[in-house]
Amino acid sequence: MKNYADLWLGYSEKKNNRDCKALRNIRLSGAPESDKVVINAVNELKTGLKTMLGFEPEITFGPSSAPVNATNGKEILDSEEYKISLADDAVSVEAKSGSGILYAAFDILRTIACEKDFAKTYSEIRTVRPSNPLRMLNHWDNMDGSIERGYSGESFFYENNEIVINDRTREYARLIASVGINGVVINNVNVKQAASYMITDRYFAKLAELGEIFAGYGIRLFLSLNYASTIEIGGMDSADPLDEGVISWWKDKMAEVFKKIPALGGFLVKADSEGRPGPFTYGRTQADGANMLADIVKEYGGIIIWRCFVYNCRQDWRDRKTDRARAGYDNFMPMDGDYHDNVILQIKNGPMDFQIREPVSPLLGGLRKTNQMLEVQIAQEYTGHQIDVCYLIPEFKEILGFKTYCSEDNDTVEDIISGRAFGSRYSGIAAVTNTGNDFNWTGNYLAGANLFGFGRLAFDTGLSAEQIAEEFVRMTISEDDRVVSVILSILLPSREIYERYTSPLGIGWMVNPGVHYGCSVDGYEYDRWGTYHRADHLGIGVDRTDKGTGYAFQYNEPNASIYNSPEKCPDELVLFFHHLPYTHVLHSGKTVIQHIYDTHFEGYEEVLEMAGKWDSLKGEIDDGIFGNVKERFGRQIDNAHEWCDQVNSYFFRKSGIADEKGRQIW
Ligand code: GCV
Repeated sequence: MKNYADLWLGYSEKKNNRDCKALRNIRLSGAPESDKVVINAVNELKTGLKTMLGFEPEITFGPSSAPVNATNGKEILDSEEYKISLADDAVSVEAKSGSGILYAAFDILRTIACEKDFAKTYSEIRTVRPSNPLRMLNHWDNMDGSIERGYSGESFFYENNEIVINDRTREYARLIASVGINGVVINNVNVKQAASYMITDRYFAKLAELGEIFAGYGIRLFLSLNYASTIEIGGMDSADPLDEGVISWWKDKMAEVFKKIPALGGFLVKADSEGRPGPFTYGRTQADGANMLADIVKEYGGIIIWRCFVYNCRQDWRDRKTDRARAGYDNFMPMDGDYHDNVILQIKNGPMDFQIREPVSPLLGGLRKTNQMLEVQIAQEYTGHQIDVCYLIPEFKEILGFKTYCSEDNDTVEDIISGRAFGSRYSGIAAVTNTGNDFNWTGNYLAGANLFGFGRLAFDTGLSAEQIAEEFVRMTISEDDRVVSVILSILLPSREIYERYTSPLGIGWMVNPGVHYGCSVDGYEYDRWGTYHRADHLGIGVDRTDKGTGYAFQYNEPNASIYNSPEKCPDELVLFFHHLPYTHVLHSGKTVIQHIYDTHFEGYEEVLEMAGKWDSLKGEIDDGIFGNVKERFGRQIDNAHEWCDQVNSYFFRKSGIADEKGRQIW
């Protein structure tokens, strides 16, 4: 049986490329043989080729360039670029750092693992430069070993308030480096008391060790920080960012932290949100808070990644003017240009919270003078808990390609986060990760496609969702063409299928309170009045136009006018922006109510079909993988059924309008 914990690094014997002479001699230049990242790259090449092709390559070293101390995104990209060229009897890799060499090694190994013709693939010199300088994973792991929104076991970083370092730690570093991740935040952004002590003597030694392991794979270690550490662990009574005592405490603390954890890249901060402390308490802005910390960590090369998920979770959803969607923009836009150059604002992809369909956050394309990172979530909090199959890369592709109209050209989200649009000092993309200590890392084996896919896409935004899925399947499950096409036909439409049986037309939520899995139309916990969707007997949807909350005008033109008009607004977002009668006719030609009925029935049927397709793979793929996904499909079918029943009957009872196809709605 395959060790499916190896995911895409579970190399096995390959048929093709065995006669490729060039692969027997690999020449690496650009970083010294003694560089620890190069040592890891060499090991990967040797063991990977030995397992897949039956021989160990001869590895030689060419000249190395001066070590790079990258202090901005462009330098990071320069140092991570690599070039692979092929002669008759040798493969040559040129880079400017160990990371470049490591990425080239994984490029070569991936080509062989996917059984591609090596000579053909590299017949022209291949020069690869990552699309984004920062490509990060954010863990929401707690010190007690639990994971907030974790669906694949417990944390492999923490157990009983201690940091764990073992073989799995190294395997993890290897796994994520192989898809191009270069930064990891290991603890939850909700930094509660125990985790505040991460920046104390008790944890320094372990963190230093962890930082070194990561560094060996070109990954920088980051920590989430409790903004009020001066109070939590400093014994002070203030966290005011302009208070001299507070500033001086942080100066001493950061000097200690960076000395004790030399590989530390910086901090991620969630402030003034969902009970977390922040500068608002002292009448200060988010910029005041972020800049104070950034100025202090600057001399250590540190960066402060400050989240824009700032909103009032106690808002009264009955109030028609208060709109949570507006909060990010309202809180952060006025200070565009004030954030210091080692601050990065990390922006969730939508203005709400990782719903299956949201418009792109208007901060992306609004902010022009601020470093920005996009935050997505591969932990399937609202997208099926790694029980339901939901391949998220098509969604991420849509987000990256969204035209913000922030400038004449280079105006997509991809342009902004790559640093191209505004020449930002730092920028990139982060995902709330979906891993845990489950044997296969991600619970549902197919959820591994989101981990793999996020890394691959962050590194090369030019890849298509299909290319990525195909690589995943070939590297982890099977190279058989039929198997590949069956699994692709499951993965590729799975996000839209999930959307069809859950929340319609961009309205969002409708989840069981707290857990966020399963249907409860009025259930979202922060809206105890069950009114956020504004559904009554006549219609549904939130008026975010100029006559409503005005949110549509946080976008640049023409997006603002498009979203402001029910005629122009794309169907999939129409209830996010408009309150409409159930009888309103969509672009699809269906009424809103008929769309709700049809998509829910269809979505459920499609889940049955996906499960049937998976069943057809029995005996053709590894039994462990087959059983793991089959068991989850059983639960996904129940979930889809429940959503279909609840949503359809809720809106049938509310509207009193029958299904025009006469299907039974309870
Ligand atoms: C880490 C949502 C989630 C929370 C999460 C928060 C955030 O509200 O439900 O679990 O907290 O987002 O992104 O900070």
